[in-house]
Amino acid sequence: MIALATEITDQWQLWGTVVAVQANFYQVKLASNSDRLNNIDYLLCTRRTRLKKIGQKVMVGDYVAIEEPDWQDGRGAIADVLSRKTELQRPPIANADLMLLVFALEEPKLDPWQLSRFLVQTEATGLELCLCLNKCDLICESEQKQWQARLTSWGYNAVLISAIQDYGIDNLLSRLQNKIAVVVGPSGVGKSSLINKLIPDANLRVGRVSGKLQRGRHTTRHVELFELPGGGLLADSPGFNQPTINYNPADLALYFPEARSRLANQSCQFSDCLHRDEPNCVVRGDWERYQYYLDFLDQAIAFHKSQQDNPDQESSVKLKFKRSGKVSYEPRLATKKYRRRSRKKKQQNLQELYSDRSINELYDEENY
Ligand SMILES: Nc1nc2c(ncn2[C@@H]2O[C@H](COP(=O)(O)OP(=O)(O)O)[C@@H](O)[C@H]2O)c(=O)[nH]1
Ligand SMILES: [Mg+2]
Ligand SMILES: [Zn+2]
Repeated sequence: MIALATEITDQWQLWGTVVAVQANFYQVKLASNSDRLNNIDYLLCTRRTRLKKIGQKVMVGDYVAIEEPDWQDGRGAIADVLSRKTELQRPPIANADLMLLVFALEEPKLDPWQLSRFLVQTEATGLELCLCLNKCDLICESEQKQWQARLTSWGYNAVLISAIQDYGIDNLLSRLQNKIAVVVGPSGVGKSSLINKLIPDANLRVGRVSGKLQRGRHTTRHVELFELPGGGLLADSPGFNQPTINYNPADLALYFPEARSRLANQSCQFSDCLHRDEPNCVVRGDWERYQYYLDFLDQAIAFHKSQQDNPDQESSVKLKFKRSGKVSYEPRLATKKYRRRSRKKKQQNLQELYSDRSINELYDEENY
């Protein structure tokens, strides 16, 4: 799965993948080729002070060396972190191979504009992308075929599934084998239901789609990797409804397969062409999502301009993009630290509070 530099493997005998982070503890799933005692699969580890001193952080998905294992208590200490193949910030995960983007065909109704927002955001990670359309039990076969054909014209080969009716799950499992996959998508589309189906012991909370907004509540909070039955790891991520457009306007075309394929065969007259009204542009054309490209481009340009005008602005306000293409600013909520704690929170014991805090540090929830 992960190629190891031999000098590293020689130095340390015990390796594993961090599957969960809680406060200062790291749950590590031991690699199958490690020297293990008593068939122990997991060790709860701390991070060596030496790593803290050099500022080496440990993320979910990191491949780590463990020393001084205490097999009796299931404890150990992380002594080294293998350099990361990939690193995602939101959700914070190291070494992910694949983004599993989940949308529902119905409830909530599949919205091409919102789907495109997520597709672009997912494309921007540079990871392999698997688009999965859930709740196919709610629409008829001819509608399913229509969606599939439409997405093919966008450049995507969508996997249609029903988490509830167990349709298409095996097909999906085979695509995830031996990979670290990250589940993303808006709330209410069935991400938790799907993970529960793929990994029966995951037991994630399944939220009811809330009435007015037809959008499930924000029920999934912290990152954890779950083992897939056939090998591989899967991460759930908190539902997010509005991905931020914070990429370079010049890169946007590369996040649309339709534009990418045009640029693979020909080039525009100007190397810095933004594919709007420049002469001899090969991207501009009558492809379905070209208007979305133009809308997102305006937003990306507005975002960059707002950052140049006021570099500190990002920390105090959040840009909100409306479908009309208009941009508005709204104040960010105060950071967790300054929000009033609910009574329930106060009653939590210290251990829970600490673990909660570490999760909030990992997540900047306002960015979802
Ligand atoms: N009809 C139908 N409903 C589903 C399916 N998968 C999930 N749901 C329902 O959709 C709602 C939201 O599911 P949940 O897994 O919490 O979505 P999440 O917010 O994306 O994690 C729940 O009421 C589920 O029972 C499906 O395949 N078909
Ligand atoms: Mg969920
Ligand atoms: Zn162009």
